[in-house]
Amino acid sequence: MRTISIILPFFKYKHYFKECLQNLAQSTFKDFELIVVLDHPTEDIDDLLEEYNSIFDMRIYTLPEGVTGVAACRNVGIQQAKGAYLYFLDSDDYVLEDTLQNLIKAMDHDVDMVNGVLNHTWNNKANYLHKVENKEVDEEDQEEREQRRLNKLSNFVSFASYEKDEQQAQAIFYTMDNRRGIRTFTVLGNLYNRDFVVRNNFKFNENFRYYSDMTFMCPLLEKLNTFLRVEDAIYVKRKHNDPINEPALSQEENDNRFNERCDAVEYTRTLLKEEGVVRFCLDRKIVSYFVSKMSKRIRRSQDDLWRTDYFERIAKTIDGIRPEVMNRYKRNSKKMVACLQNRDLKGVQSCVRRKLGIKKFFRVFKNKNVLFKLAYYHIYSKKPIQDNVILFETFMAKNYSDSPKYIYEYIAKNYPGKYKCVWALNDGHEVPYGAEVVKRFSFKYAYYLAVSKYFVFNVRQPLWYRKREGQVFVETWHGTPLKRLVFDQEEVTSASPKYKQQFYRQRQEWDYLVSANPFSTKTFRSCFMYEGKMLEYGYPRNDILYWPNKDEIAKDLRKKLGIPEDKKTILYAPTWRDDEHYGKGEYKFTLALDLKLMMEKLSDEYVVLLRTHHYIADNIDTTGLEGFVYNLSKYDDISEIYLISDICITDYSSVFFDFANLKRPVLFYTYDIEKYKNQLRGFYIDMNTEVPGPLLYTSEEVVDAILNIDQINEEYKERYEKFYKRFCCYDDGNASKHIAEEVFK
Ligand code: C2G
Repeated sequence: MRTISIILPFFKYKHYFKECLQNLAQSTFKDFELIVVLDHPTEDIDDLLEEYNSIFDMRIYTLPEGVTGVAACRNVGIQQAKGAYLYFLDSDDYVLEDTLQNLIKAMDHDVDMVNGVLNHTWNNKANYLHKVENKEVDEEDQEEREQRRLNKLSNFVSFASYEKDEQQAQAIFYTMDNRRGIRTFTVLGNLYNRDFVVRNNFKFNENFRYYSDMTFMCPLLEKLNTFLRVEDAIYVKRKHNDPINEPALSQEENDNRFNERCDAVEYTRTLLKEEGVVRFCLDRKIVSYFVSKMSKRIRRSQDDLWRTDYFERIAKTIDGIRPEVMNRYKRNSKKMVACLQNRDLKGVQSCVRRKLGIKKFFRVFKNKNVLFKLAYYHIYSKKPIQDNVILFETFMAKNYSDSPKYIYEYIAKNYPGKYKCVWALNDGHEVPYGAEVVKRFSFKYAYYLAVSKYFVFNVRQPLWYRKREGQVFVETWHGTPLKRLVFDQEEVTSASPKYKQQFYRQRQEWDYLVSANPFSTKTFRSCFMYEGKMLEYGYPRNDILYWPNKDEIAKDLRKKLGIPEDKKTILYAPTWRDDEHYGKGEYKFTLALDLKLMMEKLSDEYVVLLRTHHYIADNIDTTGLEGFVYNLSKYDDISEIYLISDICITDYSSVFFDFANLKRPVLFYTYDIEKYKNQLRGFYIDMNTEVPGPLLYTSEEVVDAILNIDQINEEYKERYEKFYKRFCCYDDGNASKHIAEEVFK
């Protein structure tokens, strides 16, 4: 007989399941049987099951026709289990290497249950561990952590044996902090004595899709004679970072969800002692849910159901609470619950208003920066939309550049006086043709977000922006995609875990999306899940590359920047790395290109124009390279820089798609391509065979390629032609004109 029976239901999302099994295979504790219960999966997982069947002692069961749900799977698992202990593992979660080992150690004390730790994450195991480790680098933090751990251990000894004394039980549930007391009714993370479960016939109620855990766990907690808490047995519960296409059960939007919560609470009550501590906890949970979450929806939701049917439903459930539950709530919450029990909708709403008002007051008090947002919602958004106002923004107002610049200049030149143009620019510098300049995240900015009729942005709009009816949003985006984006990215590590969800809402506010080539059109449709109008005219930012006076512009710019007339130029424009950052939107960049070597070998003929991505916060030190390296990282517009560049070196930046319009040589310095491709992003095209130049891995190779640039041009001629036809086919210098005519007429 195996020691542990792991019960693992599978319904969908094979790739999560695969990771779950991979991680389980790394467990140091091996004496377990794996009971997989299939809930009519639609994906083909035979290969996966076969592979792991030879690694684990595994048995596979399938739910009968007409039966579905995680509750039913777990019940089958309990019936089939033969191990001394039971452990529930969901197919999209994972355990760490020592999780089972640490749980089993605690079972030496012969308890009914060992309560482990449940940690939530949006990441796979490697990224989860990376984040945990990074938190621990600070020594002081580590000491503090250790101290906390010791405190916990001493507490743990004091309540290790729980003798059903109600007072003591209450203490376990409530006076301990979140981590020490059992606070949630999830079954995950704990190890159960199977004999205890079977003897008491604990089962999951299969009528509930989302809330069956409480139907198993509450009666179990009530019957529990002894349990231990261990701090080092971690169960990692994974939220899906694409809740739109692959929602976890907890992320599923379902109208029935709310009613089910109430039904499950009412059903669970029937399994419990009227005056028991678990009943007290259950009631408290539903009251807390009403006070902190649901009441807000009752006040704010556009859907009337929240004020009628759902209001009545929650009122009925709350009618059944034990009265002493309310003793611990604050006055406003008590009043809110009393109003609910009296079916006084207006009363509930006014309590919510008071609660939110107080919260808002403290928020403003702490951070005055939110004031402009309040002005945006409560004052500016009530003003009429001004039909002639256009708000422009590039790269979070860091510079005056990219496609919005070229669309703006076209409008300013061709429709003089017709529009009032406003530019968001953080450093507040002036722009040509007299547009008004406002700082991003200022009162004026908030004002123009509310009243402008048109928007031309090259990145996403602020999260707090809410498009008003009649407003027109032109999203130009900022590059043909090489690196995988949003919904095509398996795991997003560099942005908020809610990135995909936020993107999904924001892209619904776009009326137009600019595409530079058929490849972008197709990719944007999938990676942004964008269904709106596509403006397929090329990139306005590339117009300048086709202007008849482009050589004059280049000559003037060279002069302005002081670049010697007798030297050719090499532009080095790398991108940023998702995993190397200081803080939000501030990335590190370590120069891997040996500029000293380049200076040594190439300075007779060339100078280097260094241009880091706008996310890069590091200032590259070019001491000793004066006269050879020109740091143009702060120069507004890279399109102008292309004009004065004879060769472009990049890595995974989209700059080469644009630069290729000039048909000048491109080299790829891809020293970390394996990591970039496999760990960070992944690509849409094959860099080995589809990009218009060689991949180079050392500075020596780069120097060599430059010294032999004619040979490289010859070698890549055919590939370059093919690339040009595929990616530069729309650009002809008229993208701004076409877009202006279509949108601004
Ligand atoms: N850019 C720049 N200097 C660099 C790198 C980029 O000025 N050293 C500008 C270019 O206009 C480029 C744009 O920023 O096209 C986007 O930069 P990428 O390096 O491609 O990276 P990212 O901002 O992640 O955008 O679809 C494109 C993707 O969204 C990539």
